[in-house]
Amino acid sequence: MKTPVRVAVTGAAGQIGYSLLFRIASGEMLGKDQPVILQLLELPMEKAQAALKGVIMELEDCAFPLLAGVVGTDDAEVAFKDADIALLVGARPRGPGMERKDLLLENAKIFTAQGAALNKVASREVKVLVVGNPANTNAYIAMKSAPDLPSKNFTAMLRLDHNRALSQLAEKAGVAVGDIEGLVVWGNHSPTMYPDYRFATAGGKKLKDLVNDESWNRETFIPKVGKRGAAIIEARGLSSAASAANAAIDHIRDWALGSNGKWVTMGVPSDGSYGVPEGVICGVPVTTQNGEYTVVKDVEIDDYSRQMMDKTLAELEEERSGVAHLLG
Ligand code: NAX
Repeated sequence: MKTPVRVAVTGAAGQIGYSLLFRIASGEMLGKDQPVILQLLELPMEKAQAALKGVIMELEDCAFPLLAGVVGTDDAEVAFKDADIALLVGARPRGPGMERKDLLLENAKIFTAQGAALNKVASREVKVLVVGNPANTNAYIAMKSAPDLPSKNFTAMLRLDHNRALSQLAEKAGVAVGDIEGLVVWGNHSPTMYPDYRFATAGGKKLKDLVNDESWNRETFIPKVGKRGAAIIEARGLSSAASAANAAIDHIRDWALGSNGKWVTMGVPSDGSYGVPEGVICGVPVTTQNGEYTVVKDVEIDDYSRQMMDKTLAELEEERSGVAHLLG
């Protein structure tokens, strides 16, 4: 039997948590032979802790053979103790009348504290995925608040955007989702993101040729992927949860177990390539192997792509400067 992997999940009693925990415990994230210990963080409020207790009772009732333990807590240092993987899902939602700037600052407080706790108690190899919005900037704040951990350990989730783009493309081009390679979503997890299939293929054929419709790309595909989250809220009355949990599982599974040469999109701290300011957490194409990701280099950036990337980068920089004073 393998040594259990410690997986911390914040916001564990929320809607994404409810779609996520059971799949992690059943082995869908790390493999059907990999035991896990879930270390679950929720707010200290009575209602949140009671909901967490209920979720833990349901986890017990599943009798998952791979679930080697569950901890529920309101203390980040307990949740992150020796964590090998940390899924930071819990975040402050936008309240009525709340400005984007206020949302950023409220979340900055959460992710500064959680970054510091990870710095103090998590495994030095911890793989951190930030899901809670604004995901890229929250990941940046957590990374900056954890100076003793390697920056490369901090990532933000753009995989839902990547998966949304895959599925729109598969439908348009009449190909199977699983056959598409070479897709990326650049930038921020926000409507400014830039889904880019210029180099994508399916079954050896170029998607650009299969689609052969640049106005569909610019006027339908890009805005549709960017605004998909809002469309789900309008249809369901609630934000994406099962698909977000699925994307988190895809992100960590590929990071931990490898993408077999396939490009996947991850928000990772920039090394300065593609004109992305160093340190900014930006969606880029990566391949993964042996528990590490490698940014795909030398993707050609044409004029239109530059324009699209500059727009999303400007937003990321604006978010970063909005929280800079908190990070010293
Ligand atoms: P919910 O409001 O259902 O759940 C969030 C949970 O987090 C709540 O139970 C709350 O008590 C808890 N929480 C809040 N602050 C916490 C803290 N400081 N420590 C521990 N727990 C805390 O939201 P849910 O639908 O689960 O969404 C969670 C986050 O994911 C939101 O920020 C949402 O905007 C974000 N999303 C990000 C996506 C992405 O692609 N990056 C897509 C889906 C989703 O919109």
